[in-house]
Amino acid sequence: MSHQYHAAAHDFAAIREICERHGFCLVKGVLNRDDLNGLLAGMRAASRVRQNSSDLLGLPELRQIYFDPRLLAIARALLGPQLVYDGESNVNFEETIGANTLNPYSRLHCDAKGMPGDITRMWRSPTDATYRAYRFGIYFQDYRHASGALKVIVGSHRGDPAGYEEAQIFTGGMESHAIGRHRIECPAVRYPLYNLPSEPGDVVVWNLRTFHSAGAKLFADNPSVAVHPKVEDDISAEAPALFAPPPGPRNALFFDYAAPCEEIDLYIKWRAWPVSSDMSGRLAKRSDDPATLRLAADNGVIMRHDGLIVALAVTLASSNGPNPIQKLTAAEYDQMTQRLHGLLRTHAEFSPHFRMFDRERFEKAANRNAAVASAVNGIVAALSVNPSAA
Ligand SMILES: O=C(O)CCC(=O)C(=O)O
Repeated sequence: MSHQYHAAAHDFAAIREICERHGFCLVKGVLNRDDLNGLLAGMRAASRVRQNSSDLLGLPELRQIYFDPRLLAIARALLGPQLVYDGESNVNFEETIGANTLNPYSRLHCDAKGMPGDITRMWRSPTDATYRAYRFGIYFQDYRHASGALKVIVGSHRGDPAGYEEAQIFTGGMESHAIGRHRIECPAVRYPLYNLPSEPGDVVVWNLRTFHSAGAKLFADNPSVAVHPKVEDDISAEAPALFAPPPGPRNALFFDYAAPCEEIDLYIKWRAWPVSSDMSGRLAKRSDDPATLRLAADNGVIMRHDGLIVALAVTLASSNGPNPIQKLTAAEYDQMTQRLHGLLRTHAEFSPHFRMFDRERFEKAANRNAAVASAVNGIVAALSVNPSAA
């Protein structure tokens, strides 16, 4: 594989080397046509019965892909033998070009947040070590010559994250690119940008500290030129025909693999805490489905359910108050208590920061209901003092 950012599916050393050095890797030819057809059928079936953006691991039609030995082997090559599912996954599916395809999240951003003193701060290593989580993207369209790919800032998994933000990334000078018969002049950036030319079967892997954006616009006459999304927008406003259109609906699957460590504990808690997000939506995500838990155990993957735990706790706590998140019958209350109890019993954190609840009090409680009540009180109290709680 000659390209500096690409590696063959079985070349774990190269995948690891490229990810460590650049913060991402385009892994070629991991999945075959049958795999892709099966996944697409699963996405279609799942989208008929549930809304988009469900937790992948709660979807019986699709969750198997997370435990696919080919993907687990790549994840273990990057992160070591013990993997954690941090609760982050996404299913993007639409039958024809619609909102997903036309309005992708095209802002450059990085997902790695959570510092010991401030759960909302972008993560930064004191030793410039590599963040121990990767997002895997399976894209079902061919983005070698068409718009819609993932864009990354090469090497942005290291160093001061602020340097990659919009306020600092532009040099103040200009850069020039040959696009067919045209030459475009645009604001220059300090770090190289790269649009990943993925084709069906490839797996796009990027570090959670790597700055990236969705829906890269490719120049029809020179697809290898990557410019900042702001520059894409400016060009698009004046000369949209310079860009190749998307090849079809932007259907894709995203899911994270992480290692059990401090920064991942903080990331999981940062994702779980914000109480303003859709609690009922979280309750509907079934990552604690017994079949999923079995798959995780069989494949040696630790599951974290912090988002769901918070949702269950605040739903129970609010159920008798003036603004219940959900009105619960006595039977539903009991069922939810039981569900939360099961999750809390196996819940294990990887750092002492922003502890969810007092484990000792939970263990020593007289019975199940008292144990859950003590944990619910702890979680609600922690939320009210947590800086990210909205
Ligand atoms: O939608 C994409 O292509 C990239 C996904 C993304 O930006 C994210 O998962 O943070």
